[in-house]
Amino acid sequence: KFLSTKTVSIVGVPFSGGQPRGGVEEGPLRLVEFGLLNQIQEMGWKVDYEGNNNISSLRPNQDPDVLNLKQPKYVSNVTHAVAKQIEERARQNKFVLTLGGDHSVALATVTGVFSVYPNACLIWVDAHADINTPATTDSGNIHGCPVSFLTGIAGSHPDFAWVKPLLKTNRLVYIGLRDVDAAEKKILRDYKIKAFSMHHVDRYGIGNIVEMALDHVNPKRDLPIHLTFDVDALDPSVAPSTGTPVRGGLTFREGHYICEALAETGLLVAADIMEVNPALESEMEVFQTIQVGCSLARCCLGESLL
Ligand code: 6HN
Ligand code: MN
Ligand code: MN
Ligand code: MN
Repeated sequence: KFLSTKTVSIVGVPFSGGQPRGGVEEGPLRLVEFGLLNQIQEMGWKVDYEGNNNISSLRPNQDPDVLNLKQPKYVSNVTHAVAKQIEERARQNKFVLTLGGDHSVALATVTGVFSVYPNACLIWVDAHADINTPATTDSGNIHGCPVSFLTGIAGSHPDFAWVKPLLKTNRLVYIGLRDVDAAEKKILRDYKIKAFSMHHVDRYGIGNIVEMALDHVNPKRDLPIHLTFDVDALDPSVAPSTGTPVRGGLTFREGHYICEALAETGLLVAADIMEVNPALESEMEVFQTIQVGCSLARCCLGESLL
């Protein structure tokens, strides 16, 4: 056990600069307005919340593309600042629950968490691999690139020199992939990164997939675990309000099962709920997506354990 008390530091990161669609910066506030803090308190956790509401002050006046990446300075400034905040909270021996924001914010969560727990493993639940490099990205959207920086695969980029390769490729595993760019597939193969696509979820069932994922990154079940959950891993019928939805995703139960099973290990020290975009789709679909985001977060904190 890595955490001595049931104390959770919830970090809202109202940031959309890693991709072009507005609205994802409203994700954290909407999750909180839905009652997430009270819900978690009622589960017996001591909760503190930081909303980072002045993050847009970190936007530089000039932010031209650098080596294909869009808004590199803005993304770098925000994620660098939030990385320090998350590191500090993790060092206080708190569970860190980060609410995004687009997935470029994983630059902050993984850096913060792995600075405190260098031997942690990372479970990346997503339709996408988010492992493009500045050289391979077609979109230039940095939310498609964080893993290449965190692993050092990206090579050097002037705006992201502060990102250290804290994540070893053998401590990373993906679940839910189904829209991976050709250059990303090559990276996964070349670096032998373990990835369970939706095809594998269909074949083995989610129960086996989580066991196999943990067998790979945490064979003795003795290392801290960080979960980063992009809600687009879920099927768009389950989580419609997200910027890059892809058909054929995880069911409601499969998504929750992952969170529950990781909570059950007692090794989970941090979780990210990312890419909830309340500006997309109908009011009903936004409600549904917020509700799912909250229940995934609660499951990470052990709600379904009896
Ligand atoms: N996400 N592979 C595409 C790109 O633009 O690089 C999609 C990335 C999606 C990122 O959902 O966090
Ligand atoms: Mn993602
Ligand atoms: Mn995604
Ligand atoms: Mn694609």
